[in-house]
Order: sequence, then structure tokens, then C-alpha cells
Amino acid sequence: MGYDELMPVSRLGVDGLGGLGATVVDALDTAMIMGLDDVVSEASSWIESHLLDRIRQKGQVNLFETTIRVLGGLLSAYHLSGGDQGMTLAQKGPKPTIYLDIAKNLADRLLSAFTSSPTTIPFSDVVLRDSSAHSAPDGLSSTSEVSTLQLEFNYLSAISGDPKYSTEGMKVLAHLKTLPKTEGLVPIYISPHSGEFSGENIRLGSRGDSYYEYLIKVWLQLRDTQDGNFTYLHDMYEEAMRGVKHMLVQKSTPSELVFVGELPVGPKGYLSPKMDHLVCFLPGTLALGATKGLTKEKAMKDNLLTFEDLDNLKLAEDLTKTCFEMYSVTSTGLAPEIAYFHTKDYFESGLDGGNKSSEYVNDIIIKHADRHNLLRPETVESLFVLYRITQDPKYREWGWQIFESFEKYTKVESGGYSSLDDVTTVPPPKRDKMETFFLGETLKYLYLLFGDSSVMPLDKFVFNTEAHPLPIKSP
Ligand code: DMJ
Repeated sequence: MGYDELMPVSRLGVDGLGGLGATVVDALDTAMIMGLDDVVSEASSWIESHLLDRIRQKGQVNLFETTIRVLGGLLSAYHLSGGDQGMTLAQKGPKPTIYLDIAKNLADRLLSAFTSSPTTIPFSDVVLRDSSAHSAPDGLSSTSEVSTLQLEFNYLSAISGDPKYSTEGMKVLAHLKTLPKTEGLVPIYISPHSGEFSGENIRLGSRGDSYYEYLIKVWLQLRDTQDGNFTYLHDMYEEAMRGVKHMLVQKSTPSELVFVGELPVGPKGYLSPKMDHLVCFLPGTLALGATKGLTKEKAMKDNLLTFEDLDNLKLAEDLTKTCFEMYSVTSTGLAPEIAYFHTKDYFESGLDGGNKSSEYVNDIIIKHADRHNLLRPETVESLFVLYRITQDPKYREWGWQIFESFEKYTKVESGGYSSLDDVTTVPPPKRDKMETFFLGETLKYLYLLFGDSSVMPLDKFVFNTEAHPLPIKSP
């Protein structure tokens, strides 16, 4: 209790995120949603007794990771425990204002990343105990990191009545709007010193992913508020999705799985056919952007879907299948961290996932260095969103298969679940690490996938990138 990440095999813990007890904070709202009163009671009493001291005393933390996991977790706990006349899912635990007070104290320190920077682009790292901030050693911030703070900062401003959090966060998005892009797509690095993008690498995987996710989610969060016009976010999102379809979407051979490659085009003249598991957030985001959280049936009935929305929904369904097949194609039924795809231009033999009965065993390549599984959530997140929106039971069936593989190969009998070193080997060697997002995201999305659709409806809640639901406030 109180470590950032847990080591379930050795039954120890490790502070890989700066020492704010990230697992217990990230997991709290999952326990609330599941109605696990005893867990909520134990977790919330740790937070009430220890978290503020940790925030006052700890050193360097990453602005983005701390915002999405710790601040996001506190904000959801605030709402779910009845704050802001929110839901009262937690019968046990402290008053909601405790979560709000801790969230404000933390966010006040995180704000130094914005205020110390010479531009509107925040530094990547904050030293909590003295509220100072600095850039990473290479002087750069990740594009996804600077653009994945706004849901949390906006909600904190709304519930605290202090606009400063939202103001700083939204300045970043307003600035990003002015920068040159490639068909709406952006490089994965940005300089807080110049305010300009850096390098040529464009991808929807690591360091790029949630830039695209927050464009549409922040728009959904703010579109009905009266202060400000946020249509530019929707425009940026739509342009980017057109860019994805035009520049990055490819089909594998021989069985035509749709995947999202990476730029730049290599020396041989073709796109890199590499897809991080992280990209599997995209189908959920595309489906959400298309129907705005309504079911497809309702959105169609009310004539709300444009041709582009339907096209995005189709891409969402195709990509969800690919993400599921990245699991199905391995011997363990669990996806690797990164997959490559055979295409008309790219071939590498002898690197399949090991499940010879998969129809796609010849389409997907898994390189030795990419065979690990960190219990990541993106595919089950998209299965949850696609199920809610299309109501197609196949998404539950796929989710159940993935859940059974997690149970079979990652569960540690004495408690916890472990990351794996190699998903193509049975039994897969365990890594002895449970990332915080397994409890914060993976299990929450699986639980919601099999639950009633009236719980956390997608037109009333927006999930931050770490699966913490925040209510969309009415005007
Ligand atoms: C999580 O911390 C978030 O989902 C983030 O957006 C991406 N990486 C991890 C999960 O894979």
C-alpha cells in the first residue's frame, strides 16, 4: 500500500512515478464503480492520511503522468463520492472536499510547469516540494503530454471556481491550433522554449496518441459551455482524422487487416508498417467522435451522422478488429507491445505470434524486442466504447476472450496481475510488475463492457486518458 507500482510476484512495490502512491489513487474510482466498499474504505483512508504529505515532500514527477493518473483519480473520486452533487457510489470514505483539497494542492504545484516556461507549452517535469519545473534533458516535451491535461484542469476549474487551471491548459491547445501541421497530423515532440514542433516523426502511438484523443474529448466537455468558442478543437480533430485516413491507414497482406502506420516514409519509399498497442485507443475515440457518445441507432434515427461520421465509425470497427487480432494471433491470446504488418512492400519471415490457427498469423509480425505485454488498456477501452455505441455483442465476446487470457497467464495466485516478457511463449515469463493502469483502466473498461449501459453513459461522462470519468457539465 502506497507504492506507485506493485510487484505481485515478489510482493514488493516500486516508486516509478515519483512516489505519490499512484496505484491506490489510480484504482480508487474503479473500486467505487465496482461497489467494492472495503477496498474504497482502505484506499481512501490511505489517501486522506498520506497523500498530502507526499505531495508536499516528494521531488520530481512528470506533469502528464501525475495529471492523468493522480489528479484524474482524485477528480473522479470527488464526483463519485458525491462532490458537486455528483453520484454517491462510495458509501465509505472521506467527504468529497478532501479529494478536492488534495487535487488543488497538487495542481497548484503542477501549474509551475506552465508558469516557468517561456512559452505556453509547459515543461515536462515538476519538482513538487518546491513547486519548480524544468524541461526534459533534451529540452523537449512530448506533444501528447502537453495536450493531455485539459480535461482534468478544466474540470478542476469548474468545481473549484478558480479559472487558473483551465486558462493555462487551454492556452496550450489554442497555441497548437496556430502551428503548421501535415494534414492535421503533428510531430511527436514540441519545444517549450520555442513553442514549435520538433522533428519529423508522426504517429498515433507513443508521444502522439492522446493529442488526438483530447481534441475531441475536450470539445465534448466544453461544447455546451457559454464561455468561449471551442469549435476549433472539433475542426482540428476532423482534419487530423482525414489526415490519418489519407496518410497513415494501410491494409495488411494477405488478409487485409486495416492498420495505422507511422511517418516519415523510409528510404525505400513506404510508410513504416508499425503499430503500437497504444494506437488501439483510436477506434474508441473515432466512434465517440462520430456519435458524440450516443448509440449509433439513436444518432441515425435523429439524423445526426454526417458521411464523415459514418466513415470514421467504419474505420473504428475495422481497427477494433485489428486490435483484437493482435491478441488472437499470439500463443497466449495477449497482444505484444508493438506489431508490424506484412504489406505489399514489407515482408519479414519467421516472426509470427505463435497461434497457427489464427487466420491472420501471416499478416502480423512480432519482433523479439516487442513481445512483452504491460497489461495495457487500449484495446479493451475501444471494445467498451464500440459495444456501447454499436451494441454489437461481438465486442463483448472479444473482450471476454481477452479477459480469460489475462486470467490464465497474468494472474498471480497470491494477489495481483503481472506484465509479461513474451506473449508468444507458453507459459509466458512474468515481469513482476503491475502498472497502475491495469486497475485504473483495463479492469474498469472490462467491467463496464459487461455492465449495464446506463452506468457512466458516454454522452454524460468523458473519460480522461487514464479512464477516470468526469461528468460533462450542463451549461
Ligand atoms: C495510460 O497511462 C494512458 O492510457 C495513456 O494515455 C497511455 N498509456 C497508458 C496505458 O497504456
